[in-house]
Amino acid sequence: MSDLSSFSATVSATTRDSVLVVTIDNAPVNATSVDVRSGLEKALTHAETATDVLGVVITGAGKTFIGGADINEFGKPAMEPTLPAVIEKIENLSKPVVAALNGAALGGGLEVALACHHRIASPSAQLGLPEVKLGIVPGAGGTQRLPRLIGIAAALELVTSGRVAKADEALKLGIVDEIAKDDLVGAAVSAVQNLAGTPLRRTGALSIAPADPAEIETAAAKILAKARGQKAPAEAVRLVTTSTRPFAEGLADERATFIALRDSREAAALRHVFFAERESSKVEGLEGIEARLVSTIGICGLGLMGSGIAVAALGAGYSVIALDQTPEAAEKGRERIIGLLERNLASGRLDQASFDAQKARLSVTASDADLAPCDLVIEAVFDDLAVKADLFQRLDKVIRPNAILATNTSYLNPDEIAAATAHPERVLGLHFFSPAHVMRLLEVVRCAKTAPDVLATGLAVAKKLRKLPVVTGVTEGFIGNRIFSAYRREAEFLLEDGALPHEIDAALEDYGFPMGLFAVYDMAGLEIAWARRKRQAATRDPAARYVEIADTLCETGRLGQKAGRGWYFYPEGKRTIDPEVTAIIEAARAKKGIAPRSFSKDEIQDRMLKAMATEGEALLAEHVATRPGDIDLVMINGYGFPAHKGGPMFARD
Ligand code: T1G
Repeated sequence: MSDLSSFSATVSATTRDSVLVVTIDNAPVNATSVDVRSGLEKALTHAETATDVLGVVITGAGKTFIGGADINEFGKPAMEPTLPAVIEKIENLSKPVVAALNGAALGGGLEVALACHHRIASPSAQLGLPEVKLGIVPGAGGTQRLPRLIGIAAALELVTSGRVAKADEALKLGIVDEIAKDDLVGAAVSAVQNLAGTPLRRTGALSIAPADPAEIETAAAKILAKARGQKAPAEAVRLVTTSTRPFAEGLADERATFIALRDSREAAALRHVFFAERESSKVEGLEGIEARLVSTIGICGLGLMGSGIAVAALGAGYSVIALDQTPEAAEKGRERIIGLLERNLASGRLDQASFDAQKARLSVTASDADLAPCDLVIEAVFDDLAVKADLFQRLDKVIRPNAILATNTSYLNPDEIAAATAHPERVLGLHFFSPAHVMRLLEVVRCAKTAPDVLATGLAVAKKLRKLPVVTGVTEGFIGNRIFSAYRREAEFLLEDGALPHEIDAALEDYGFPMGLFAVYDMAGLEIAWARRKRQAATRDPAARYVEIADTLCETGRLGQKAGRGWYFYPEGKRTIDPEVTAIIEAARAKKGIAPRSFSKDEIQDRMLKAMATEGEALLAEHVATRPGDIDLVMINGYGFPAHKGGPMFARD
């Protein structure tokens, strides 16, 4: 091995058996920043002319090959050399260039690899073109080279889903040529030596295997339907399905499309979400605070939430001791948990070995004493203060002094629950969203007395559960339900002012919500909100506007879809506008002397967004929410706010 030569701050090379081994080292993910691009260009130029170099290996330092173009550079003037220029140089080099995929090769990273003449992956490598998740399309040849390697149908699915393919799937598809279990670079060096002097397979010059037009048509239609109006997937479909045209023409169209989308509001929104997701677990004052070790989690209350949390914990590798009030209830809880695991097994999400291992890590009991070994206990019992306080007082006597107690309450005050225990500093909230084993969002509630390392532990457990943690302070409904209540109130004001449920729902669906508010309300059932309104009636501000329509619906038995009628009625289960509800709404307007007027979709959307943003501002002012991006993440991941609109706070700006 000759000594190291560096072509830029982030690109260096050694020569190994006359092969130039180029390593990209640009923490944290080897993104193709301008320094990486210029380093690569210099290395390739050197290799082209150096008589003692047979060819080039490109690999990454650390656990990532190349994590993509540098998203931080978006929105700034493009700096030479552009990624497509470097990629073209790779493909057209007179000597072989082999990609040694040591880890994630994503976006521009995979596009670099696709232009190489041969690709070898480590078993842990992950390959993908996730650009559509950022509201853009691959901008450096992905939509044109991938079909040339794996055909249009397979390329269409990968480019428009943005998903990751593991190494073995990539081998099967033909994206990589080999998998090297050890000495990846050594295998790549040998590949260069074997290719030296032979005609090189230049991806851009490959012809595309003919595709079945009907199959492509059907796939494209499904993708467009799922895109719900987003531009990027539609453009990705267009670019991949037209990749049979001359290569240079396709590249030019792809680049122009990428640039137009990159500068769009939709892409800015998705970039905001991308960075917000990485920001949300960073809490001021926790730097350097060690999380406590958690390996056994206790779960109290094995209903829908408790069993979902148990499945999430088992899936993350924790041992679970699940408690319910009686042996029969505990046994029913076990059946519910095992049933969910069996569903995961049947769907292929779990293999048999994982299923058996998870099942073996579950024990159920009706005796508090059995929770003694737990490092963390999460309660998901009936949402009543006395019940929760009593449970925590009992657990105080059972679990170790440094074990943590977490409440999953949605609406109670966790400070009051903590106050019932001897050690409130070890109490926090972990507010899961149902179904808890599916929904990524987890509101981590920082109670008044929560110790910093307890909060750090909550965040560490959230990460291990593969949840998206958002820290919230204590307030009724925390971030999500407080904003949900605000925009539900605004929607009911709109009803009084002249709009109808289906018009409001249509406006929200048009904006990008998968389902309108009143349809969701009917699905969840109206009685929980009704009970809360009755509980609050005594302390409600008499001067504040109060809409009685929902109460009237409940009083007349319209409790939602399960009752066959709520805001809509459901003949044969089909959601239908209910003229009787319209009459109830009209009577409510008349009772307040409101002269109704019609509202456009835009007006409805503006009022609903404003209500969300105003409540978000209040949450920031009260320091319940730390940053606007956190609020956006909660509404996107817990309440169906369309990610390509960025969330209520981003949309407000
Ligand atoms: N650009 C800039 N910063 C990035 C980045 C990127 N592409 N990817 C990650 N980071 C930062 C991230 O913000 C965080 O910063 C740190 O790296 C660790 O990230 C031309 C135009 C690679 C699988 O969409 O999927 O290529 O918080 O916590 O869990 O066609 O990062 O530490 O300050 O996620 O180990 C396409 C995005 C770009 C992949 C690693 N590529 N990244 O996961 O770390 S567009 C992507 C990821 C493109 C071309 C187009 C993941 C990862 P901080 P992390 P991780």
